[in-house]
Amino acid sequence: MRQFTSVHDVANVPAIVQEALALKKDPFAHQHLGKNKTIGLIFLNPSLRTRLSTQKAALNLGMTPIVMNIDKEGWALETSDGVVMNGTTVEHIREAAGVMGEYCDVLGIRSFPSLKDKEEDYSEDIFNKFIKYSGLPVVSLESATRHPLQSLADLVTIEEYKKTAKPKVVLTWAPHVKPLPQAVPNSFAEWMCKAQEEGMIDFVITHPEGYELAEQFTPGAKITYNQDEALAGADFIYVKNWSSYKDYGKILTEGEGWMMNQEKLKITNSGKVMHCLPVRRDLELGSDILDSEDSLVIKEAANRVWAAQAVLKGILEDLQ
Ligand code: AN0
Ligand code: CP
Repeated sequence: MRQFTSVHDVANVPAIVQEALALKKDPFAHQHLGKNKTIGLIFLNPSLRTRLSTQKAALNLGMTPIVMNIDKEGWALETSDGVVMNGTTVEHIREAAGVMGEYCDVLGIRSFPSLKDKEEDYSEDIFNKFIKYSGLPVVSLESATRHPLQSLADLVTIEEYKKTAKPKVVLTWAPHVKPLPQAVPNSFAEWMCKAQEEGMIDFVITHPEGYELAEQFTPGAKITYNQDEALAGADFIYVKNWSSYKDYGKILTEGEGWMMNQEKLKITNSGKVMHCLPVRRDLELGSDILDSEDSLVIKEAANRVWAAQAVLKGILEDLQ
C-alpha cells in the first residue's frame, strides 16, 4: 500500500478486514517490519482514539512513533501559496512538511475542515500539501472529507460481531449542538458501499431532509428520510451527527425524535449500536443504549488498533 487516504487505496477490502482480525490474534508477529522506521503523527485538531491507537499499532510493528500537536506546539502554519508572510503565520507548509519528510518514513495527518468554504474543504488542499511536500507515504488520521482508519475499524467490528451472513447496516443521523464535519459519515458510507458491492452487507442511510451526503460517497446505498423504515430489521445501527453538505456547514434542525434510544432499538433485529466517539450522551445517543450490552462503542474503539496496524503493515511492506 502506497498511502491510506480512502477506501480507494485498498486493493482488497475483505482481505484487509481479515488482516486486521489476524493481527488482533497475533499482534507482535511482524515487529521486524517497523524496525528503525519512524512514523510522525501530526495533529491539527484534538484526538484521543486516533492518537493512542495509531501509536500502539506502530509500536506493535516495531516502529517509533513521534507525535506533534502542530496547532498548539508548532509555529503558526501558512498553507496558501503566493502570499507575503507579513501577518501572523510564521512557517509555510512547504518547509514544515519538507522537514517532516526528512525526519520520518511515514506520516499520519489529522486536518479537519473549516466548514466555511465547501470547495476549499473538499479539495483537501492542506492534506494534499502535506503529501506533496513531505514526499512520504501518508495515512489519514481524519481529513476534511474522510476518516478511513475509523471506517476500516467499523467494518472489522461488523465482521467480528455479525450474526448473519449479510447483516443490514444502517447509518443514522443524530442531533448535535455544534456543526460537525461530514468526514466520518462520508467515509463510513464509502466503505459500506464497497462492502455492499463485495456482498458483505446491505446498507441503508437515513437522515432528515437537507443532510444528503455528497453523492460520490454513497454509490448503491439506499437513502431514506424515514428513520423507522431504515431501522426495521437492522443488525447494526451506526449513529453519527453531521452538518449539512448542501447548505454547507449549517445545522438545519434540532433533530427532535432522531436520537437513538432503547425504544427505537425495538424495531431493529436486536441491533447493535455503533458510534465512532466522542459521543454526547443523551443528545446524540441515549445512555440507556451506551450503558447496555447493545452498545459496541468500546469494542469498536478497541478495533482502531488492529485497523491501524493492518494499514501500517501494508505500508511498511511496500517500503521494504
Ligand atoms: C469529530 C467529527 O465529527 O469529525 C471527530 C470524530 C472522530 N467529532 C467532533 O468534533 C465531536
Ligand atoms: N473516533 C476518533 O477518531 O476519535 P478521536 O477523535 O478521539 O481520535
